[in-house]
Amino acid sequence: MQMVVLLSQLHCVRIWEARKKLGSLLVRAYRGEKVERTPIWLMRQAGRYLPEYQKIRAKHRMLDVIRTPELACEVTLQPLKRFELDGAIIFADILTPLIGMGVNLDFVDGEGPRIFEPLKSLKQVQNLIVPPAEENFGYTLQAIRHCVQALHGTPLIGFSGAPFTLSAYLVEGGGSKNLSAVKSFMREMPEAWELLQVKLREMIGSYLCAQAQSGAAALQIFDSWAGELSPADYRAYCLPHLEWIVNFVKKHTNVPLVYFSTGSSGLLELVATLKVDVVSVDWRISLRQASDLLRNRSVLQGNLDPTLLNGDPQIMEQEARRILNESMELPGYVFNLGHGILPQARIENVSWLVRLVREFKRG
Ligand code: 1CP
Repeated sequence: MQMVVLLSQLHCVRIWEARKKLGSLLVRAYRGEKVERTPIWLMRQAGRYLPEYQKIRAKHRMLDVIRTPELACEVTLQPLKRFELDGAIIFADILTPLIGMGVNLDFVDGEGPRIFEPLKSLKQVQNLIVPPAEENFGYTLQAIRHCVQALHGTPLIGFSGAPFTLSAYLVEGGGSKNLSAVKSFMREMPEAWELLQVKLREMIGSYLCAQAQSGAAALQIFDSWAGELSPADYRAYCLPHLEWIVNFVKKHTNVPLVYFSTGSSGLLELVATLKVDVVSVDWRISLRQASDLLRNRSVLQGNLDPTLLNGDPQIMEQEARRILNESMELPGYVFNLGHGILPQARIENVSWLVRLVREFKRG
């Protein structure tokens, strides 16, 4: 009897070890390995379209949710309780690590992030500090450790903003239509720009590595506003710092790295020079074209227009199937939206999308 129990325990350990070696479906797809079905997760999958998220937000400020590991973890898990997603993304914001650098910011309901003293001078940049990881964003690292335990093997994605996108918020003071202030800062104050980029890339590098060390299975760099730049500006002012971050993260961790931007079709040939594993694209370009511009080197992610989740489910389904069929020609693909879910997204559309992607037969 004891022998039988021992043998079955050994068998379980073997299966568990084999699974560990194999890695999760999402991580294997991110590494460009052949997978049995297309994995799916959705940008901003925890957010205002979910009533359970709104319930928490009615009681707690955005920053308090992020800075209380139990709450951040609860919100991270909310979408996974409803939908069979292949990954969770830690609940935080690209802007929170700026607080530890000495930036005074808050999230204003119905408006978005606001920076109270936007950067205008070299002196302000000189005053920014880069504290050690645990000191700056220990609450997010703690939330990651909690979540990894609660997820029982479903991968958790860590993330950071990219230097240009964070600079855009720091100089503009919040969201902006044409990014005129940050572009002038970048072109006309070379010393301040360079110092700002160096401080941001050091913070971002240590933030991403600390997230991986705390258990994040993949990392995504959000460069939401890069598409506002000309290729020449992107090459001169952004690419060297992105390269620095990618090299730093690759040197210190072995988790897959995803680069996300929007409206960046004109930049993809430059993005191709970054040694990231995955490039996340929006809906303004086809997967085929994006892959050509990236010289078929990266796994792709994204492409579905998020507004499709707000409307007729049949139209959403047609477009999702079209994307899935097109993705069969690519070196690798992870289903996602081209940008974050909107607060108007219909929950039944999200459920249906996740099911149809999971059931789609590859080849
Ligand atoms: O509850 C609320 O009212 C706040 C809405 C909200 C949420 C849910 C904000 C304010 N941030 C977040 C969380 C968040 N932000 C996550 C984790 C949740 C998840 O993905 O499930 C992530 C990854 C982000 C990243 C983020 N924040 C980006 C990059 C992605 C993107 O959408 O382009 C950006 C640009 C931000 C800034 C930001 N924070 C919040 C808002 C409304 C915005 C965008 C404002 C603008 O358009 O400028």
